[in-house]
Amino acid sequence: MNDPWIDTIEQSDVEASMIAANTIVMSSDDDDDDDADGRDGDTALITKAKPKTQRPSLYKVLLLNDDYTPMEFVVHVLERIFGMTNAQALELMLTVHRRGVAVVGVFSYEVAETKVTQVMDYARRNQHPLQCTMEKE
Ligand code: TYC
Repeated sequence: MNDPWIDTIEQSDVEASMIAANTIVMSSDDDDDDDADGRDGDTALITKAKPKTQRPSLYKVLLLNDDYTPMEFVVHVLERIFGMTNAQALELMLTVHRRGVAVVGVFSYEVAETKVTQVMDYARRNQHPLQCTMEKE
């Protein structure tokens, strides 16, 4: 009964609305059928489910270094598929080149999957071994 996701409307509110609707309401302690918890048997409780909003999971798209893919090709991929400026693309390409891997961006599952597929298809079509993967944040 203490679930914070449940909104509770107590007896007084229910009785108020019943009175407004011309309904006879018995008040607490006006009969002898109290429950084990001591509350009057006529106690009304209305529960209403609160709509839960779920944040979509996010996924990191990772670019991996290799010894063969030309630097200019990687820069071009980052501009074309990830909408980076030339300066942004150059900086990220050099980060991957030096550190082995870098996060290109964080996206919903569907967008991340599409980006990975686009990079892998484009690299393969140009016969470069460039690798791109995704992982849950
Ligand atoms: N290491 C590559 C080279 O020296 C360049 C490169 C950078 C490759 C980033 C892949 O994700 C990569 N030609």
